Amino acid sequence: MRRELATVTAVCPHDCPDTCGMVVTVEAGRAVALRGDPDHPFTRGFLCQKVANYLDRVYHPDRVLHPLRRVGPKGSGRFERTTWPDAVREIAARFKSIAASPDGPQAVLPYSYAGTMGKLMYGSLDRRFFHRLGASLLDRTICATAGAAGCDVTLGTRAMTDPEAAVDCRLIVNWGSNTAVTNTHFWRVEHEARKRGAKIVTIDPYQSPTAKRSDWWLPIRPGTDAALALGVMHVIFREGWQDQAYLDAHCVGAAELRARVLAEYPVDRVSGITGLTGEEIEKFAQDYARSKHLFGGPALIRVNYGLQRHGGGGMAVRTIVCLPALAGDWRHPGAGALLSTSKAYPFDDHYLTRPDLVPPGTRTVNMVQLAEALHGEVSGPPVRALFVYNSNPAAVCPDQSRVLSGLAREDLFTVVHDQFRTDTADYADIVLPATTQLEHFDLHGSYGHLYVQANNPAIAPLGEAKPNTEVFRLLAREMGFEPELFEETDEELARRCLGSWTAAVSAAELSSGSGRDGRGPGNAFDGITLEATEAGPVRLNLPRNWAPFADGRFPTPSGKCELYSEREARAGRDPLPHYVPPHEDPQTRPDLAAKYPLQLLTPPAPSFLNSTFANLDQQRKAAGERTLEIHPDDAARRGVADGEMVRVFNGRGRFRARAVVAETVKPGVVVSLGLWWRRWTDDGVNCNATTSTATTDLGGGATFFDNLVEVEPAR
Ligand SMILES: Nc1nc2c(c(=O)[nH]1)N[C@H]1C(S)=C(S)[C@@H](COP(=O)(O)OP(=O)(O)OC[C@H]3O[C@@H](n4cnc5c(=O)[nH]c(N)nc54)[C@H](O)[C@@H]3O)O[C@H]1N2
Ligand SMILES: Nc1nc2c(c(=O)[nH]1)N[C@H]1C(S)=C(S)[C@@H](COP(=O)(O)OP(=O)(O)OC[C@H]3O[C@@H](n4cnc5c(=O)[nH]c(N)nc54)[C@H](O)[C@@H]3O)O[C@H]1N2
Ligand SMILES: [Mo]
Repeated sequence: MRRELATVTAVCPHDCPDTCGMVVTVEAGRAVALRGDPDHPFTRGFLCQKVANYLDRVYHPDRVLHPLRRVGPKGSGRFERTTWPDAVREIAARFKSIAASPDGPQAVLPYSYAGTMGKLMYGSLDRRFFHRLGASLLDRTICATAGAAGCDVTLGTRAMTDPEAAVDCRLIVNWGSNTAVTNTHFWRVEHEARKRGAKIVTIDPYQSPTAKRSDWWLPIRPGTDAALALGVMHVIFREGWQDQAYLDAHCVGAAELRARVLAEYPVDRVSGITGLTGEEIEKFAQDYARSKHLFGGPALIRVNYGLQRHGGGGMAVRTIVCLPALAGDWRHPGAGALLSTSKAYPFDDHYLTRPDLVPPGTRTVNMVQLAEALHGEVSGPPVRALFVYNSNPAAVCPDQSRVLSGLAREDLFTVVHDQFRTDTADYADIVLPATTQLEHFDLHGSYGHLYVQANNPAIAPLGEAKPNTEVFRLLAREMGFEPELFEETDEELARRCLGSWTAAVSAAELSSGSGRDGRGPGNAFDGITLEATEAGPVRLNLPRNWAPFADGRFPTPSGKCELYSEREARAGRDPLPHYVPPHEDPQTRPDLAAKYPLQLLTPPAPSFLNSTFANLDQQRKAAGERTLEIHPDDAARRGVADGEMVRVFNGRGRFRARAVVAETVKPGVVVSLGLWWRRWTDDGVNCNATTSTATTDLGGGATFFDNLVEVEPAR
């Protein structure tokens, strides 16, 4: 028999900066092999262990393959099969009746995040649908808004540079970044730089895999990064190591900042806040500011998300991204600071999502506060219907016990569109089957490199699974919404969002400094056709040696790097960077620390992608079991032995984990890797049972790692 083999180029859809190119081999309509694209300059043929097994996900026996309707009590996870027409009719009927009731359409809340990063599936017809309906708006703050807002104050956009050019840096600082795990293809770049002589430093309270494999680990106390950055500035100005020419030409407020840090952030004070020694702070400041002299090249700070998840997370990022201006590193390609390259892509999000359809005065619900929203504790009408897609809030949201009790409300109508029966789907009234990346078309930018690429479908949808866009087309038809808003094909949507940038950002957004509007180079898509992106990765139309701020031109109101922010002053806040302690800080909250003295960090286990993949046996096997890493002194004080089960708790909740007594953390800090599905735990919760819905100082972001707990043996 002849074997019909075809290869299809695809893109990994997951929420990860690497956005890998994939090559799928298809035989008789079935995907039989999948590998990293060897021709993708960033992927280089290599996939992470999770996505290397993506076919196991696609063809997993637990896939939801047809619509389901609840039969058991709420939360029981008991369903019967239904049809698409019946499911769509029921959802539309509920939405219509809620919209017509005194509560109005705002009693409907969409809930989505980044289950897929594809432009169409992440946010396009879904947004148009909920905007047209007049549903509550969702502020998607669970991951990145604190840092976005922080960057926006200083730079007017995200801290970015060309990641591939970082091979020419000679000092690379992983600051709150577990790069070896969360950004593995950039870790390769760091290693290439190291072969050429670079030193790798990691600043993290936890001896992460990245910290273990770095030249130097700086075990900072959680939530104190702004203080360290200000201490570094103190040393730089004290020694006169600053690039005065760059400051004079391209920055505002260098003199004010200098006066502030010299007076208020001497090294001994910073040492007391951060838990680092004075020698460590002096040495780090010297390595950083003098890297060109000491190591022969500029420095790059890979500033990531770990350090943002604290009460002062916005200020921490705002402050850290001031450093490259002092060091003069923006002058060099690949140097400076890198948070996210997402704003290098001038996608026409306005066209895709149509914010102009939102009725004036519509309320916004912060997604971090789903617990409050489901318990009627936010202003406006009660949430009576919840539509979840691209997210698994039962596992990923803070204050899990209250999220679950909210989802368990019998009067709440919940729809979940997903590939699997997640913990959230257990609480649904209707579950809709979603396609995986191999079954639909999409278009991808990246937040960790500079290529744009279309994802070509490799196989037909399994069972009755449908892509997100198609679900909202069906719902819009049933609701009687304007066909011209919803009947565009996915290909037309992709073509338009690659098209010339309409720059249709509202004036309010531009002046709010909210960080959601950073302006990418308007011509970066020039000459790039959809057809070219379907054939493979296409580099943005940027100069070869792209260094976005080499000659200033920051998209801030002043056009300069704003070390001093007039906008912040006008908003009634401190115009200069400063240290904002965590909400739950042992130093400033001794009352709370007396009961719960340990700072708990809960990043995802390396074999999970937040809660995605945690339902696959081989991934859970790789993750092992739930552990709690605790310093020997803290363990001894509590009579906790290595390998013993412990209870981790605070006023919000508790979970069980196995103690690993180790010096991977300093005294006062504990780490438990997440994000398990509750159905695979012995206590029906995960680490988010203890986390808080308090938000960050800037951007309204999540504060997962700003979390005081106590630990006791579980015997
Ligand atoms: N394998 C894998 N890769 C992923 C993900 C995943 O779940 N699994 N998630 C993806 C997503 S959505 C994101 S947002 C990114 C996140 O990428 P990262 O930001 O790298 O991820 P985290 O592991 O959350 O945090 C990084 C480190 O910050 C440390 N940290 C915590 N608090 C502080 C602090 O106050 N100061 C400092 N300096 N460090 C602190 C943590 O101990 C952790 O080691 O990764 C993406 N990549
Ligand atoms: N304690 C603690 N909590 C955290 C974090 C932490 O580090 N610690 N990390 C936080 C971070 S950084 C983030 S980004 C959030 C992530 O929160 P979420 O975005 O909710 O992430 P996932 O857990 O990956 O869930 C994504 C879901 O989308 C589904 N999905 C994938 N593709 C599609 C599709 O095409 N259509 C539809 N309809 N569904 C699809 C997947 O099957 C999966 O169930 O979690 C946050 N929560
Ligand atoms: Mo994230």
